[in-house]
Amino acid sequence: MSRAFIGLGSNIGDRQYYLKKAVALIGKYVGEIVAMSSVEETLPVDFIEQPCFLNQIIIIETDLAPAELLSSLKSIEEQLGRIKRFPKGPREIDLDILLYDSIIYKDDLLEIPHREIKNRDFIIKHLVELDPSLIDPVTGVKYIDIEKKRHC
Ligand code: PH2
Ligand code: MG
Ligand code: MG
Repeated sequence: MSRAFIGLGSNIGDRQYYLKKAVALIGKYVGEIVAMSSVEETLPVDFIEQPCFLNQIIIIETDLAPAELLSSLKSIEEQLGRIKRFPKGPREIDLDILLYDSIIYKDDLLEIPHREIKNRDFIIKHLVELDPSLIDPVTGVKYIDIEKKRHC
């Protein structure tokens, strides 16, 4: 059994509904939900001319390998009616694998740890909220120490 941190984001339509429904479907088809962060409204990053997001992170326990987990999450995005627009643009629901145990993995479809963790304050904040002892598998640095350095 592995522990994975899944990032959820929505900035179109009923954002709260998409987050809740995604959590329910993940619990049904993907693995046991063991913890959920708070939900935060965040300013769009990267492509900034789009509506604000609701973001959240959940921890799951799963028997699925990373590639299987990715395709299960993609099919839940599809099931929830995610429409393909353009990279970094608006989305009904986005489900990203942020961490999977402490593995480091990269291929054409998947990178773990997720490449945006280090660039997005709200991801670090939610990771620390869920597990203050969590360590970045690549650098060995505690996320809580990264978070502290971003505040006075
Ligand atoms: N996701 C993006 C692009 N920009 N901004 C916020 N605040 N939250 C997101 O989840 C997000 C974003 C593409 O992955
Ligand atoms: Mg994303
Ligand atoms: Mg994604």
